[in-house]
Amino acid sequence: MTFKQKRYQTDESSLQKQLAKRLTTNEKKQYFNQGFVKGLPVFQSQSEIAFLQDMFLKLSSRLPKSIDINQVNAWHKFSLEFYKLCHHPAILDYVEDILGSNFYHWAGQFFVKYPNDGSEVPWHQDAQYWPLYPSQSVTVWLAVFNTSLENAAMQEVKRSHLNTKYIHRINNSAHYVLHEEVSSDQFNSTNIETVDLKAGQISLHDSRLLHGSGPNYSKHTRARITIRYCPTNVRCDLSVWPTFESYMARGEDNYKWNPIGQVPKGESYPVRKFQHSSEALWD
Ligand SMILES: O=C(O)CCC(=O)C(=O)O
Repeated sequence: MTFKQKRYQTDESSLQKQLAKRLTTNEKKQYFNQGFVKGLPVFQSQSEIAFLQDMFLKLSSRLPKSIDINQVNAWHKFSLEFYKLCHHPAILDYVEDILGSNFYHWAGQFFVKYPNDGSEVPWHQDAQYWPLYPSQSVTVWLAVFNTSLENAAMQEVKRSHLNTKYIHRINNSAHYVLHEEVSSDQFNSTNIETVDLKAGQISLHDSRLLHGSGPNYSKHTRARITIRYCPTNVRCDLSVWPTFESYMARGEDNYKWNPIGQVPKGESYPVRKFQHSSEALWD
């Protein structure tokens, strides 16, 4: 057994103790009233956090230099290790508290800001970008490193998920990671909250919540893993997203609206934003 495998075994046993942690009544209330909840522990020990950070370094270094990590999606279709993270019981327990017992996983991506790389995520609602009906996705934002305003943590506008009327305009600025933007005169800036997280913690947010993040002027890389889930009643319009695939996370799919993706057979990497799992090549 290698050192890393041994270390992972320790991680698994200490994680079992945490599986009992689910959302409290107040955390659930906050999610539904404000659109998000933050600071939820998933990976806590030094070895668990080192495992997560090693995974980020390993997967990101697998990408050819010509590929921008923020512009490739669907790591869960191309890396078994990443897929297993998306189905980690501690994460699924939290998501189940929001979505109920039948839900699928459908996205997995890194959002990285290296020191002074200038990249920004404009204010937006995820639901604006996605042909998923109804808009009921939950996003898990897992911090790979400690994240605060200093290294460009994500910011969210409390209660904005209750207003579906924000106008998004195209902004093709090169330093923008996404290109549909909500102007800041459409919401009250006193409702902005910073999603500061310690490495290994997660936040959950509603797909209708306004959020974004500024540039990282600090010396510390800001990296997070985004994982997205939907209850089984949510259907994707495949004429808009033909590569959309679902992976059951908990319970039963009584609707069977969406195609089912193939679980990765090993370790590879995505090369574009939208890819089908059948595009993966395994040795
Ligand atoms: O990480 C960020 O700054 C933004 C992420 C985001 O837009 C998302 O998870 O939907």
